[in-house]
Amino acid sequence: MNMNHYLDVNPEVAAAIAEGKPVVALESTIISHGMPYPQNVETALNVERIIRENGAVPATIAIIGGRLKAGLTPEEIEYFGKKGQAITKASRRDLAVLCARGMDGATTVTTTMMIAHMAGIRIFATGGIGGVHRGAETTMDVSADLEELAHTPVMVVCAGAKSILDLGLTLEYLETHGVPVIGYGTDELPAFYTRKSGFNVDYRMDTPEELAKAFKVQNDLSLGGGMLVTNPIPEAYAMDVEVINTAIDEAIAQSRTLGIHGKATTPFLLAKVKELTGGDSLDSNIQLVYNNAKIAALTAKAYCALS
Ligand code: PSU
Ligand code: MN
Repeated sequence: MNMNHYLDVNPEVAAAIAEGKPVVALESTIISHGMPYPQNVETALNVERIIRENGAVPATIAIIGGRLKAGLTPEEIEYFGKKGQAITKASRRDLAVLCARGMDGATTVTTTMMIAHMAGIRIFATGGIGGVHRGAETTMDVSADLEELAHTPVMVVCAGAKSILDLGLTLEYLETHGVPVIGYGTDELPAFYTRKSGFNVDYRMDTPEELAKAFKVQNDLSLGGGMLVTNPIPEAYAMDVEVINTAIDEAIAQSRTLGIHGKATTPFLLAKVKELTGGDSLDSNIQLVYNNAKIAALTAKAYCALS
């Protein structure tokens, strides 16, 4: 029995892959854990529409009843949005047990990359990735997302990482593991809600064609790992640095007081930051995901034109 025994690729996605047409993967943790209902469902459906408008087929990825799904129906997206936090956040270590037990799982960047790769999808759009947490020198809290980027050949288009993380250490980790960090139209690593972080990316690229070519060469060379494309939030939706950093510091202080750890840390910090910044951060979050979906679709198209 091989891994495909556990995988369901939706017919439209399967046809696109078979015909060498562009496909963009999307994660489901952002739906179940990243945003409140019903904005989460509305956003997920809009992201799929934006990908289609830019010439690619969307494949939202999740685990349903123990099946690895590449491509969800609107009804399945609604189900994930409505169930929200009640769906298990599924990272690499959760995959086998969830499948064995026939459970549902919301896929993180890690498991979305894994399932995309199994299905033959090369490009993935999301909001933010996990990374090295502040204080990791004692907690050892490093997201499995970084390890997956080190090994799985999927391009992840995101808006950088939130400064709930130690961005400097996150870049060090990616450098050690050979993951190229690209700035889309920028030399500076964006920090999700803000366009700047004070850290430089490895390379700046300005067109989807340039991104596609670099990733094609990386795959041709069989280097094995992923590529991280960081696309800054549109200027009009960028948040005030002071406001966001104050909220992040407060969220981290509260998580330490409450002894939050393990897989609960990231969802706790994200929820706290949202609570402290009100609706503004949700609106920014939605807009940056749309922006990433568009670049990912155009890059998937450019990638297919090369192959
Ligand atoms: N960071 C964000 N937004 C998110 C996540 C992280 O700014 O939605 C989610 C993603 O699904 C990511 C996961 O893959 O959290 C990382 O969790 P952890 O730090 O527990 O590995
Ligand atoms: Mn962690």
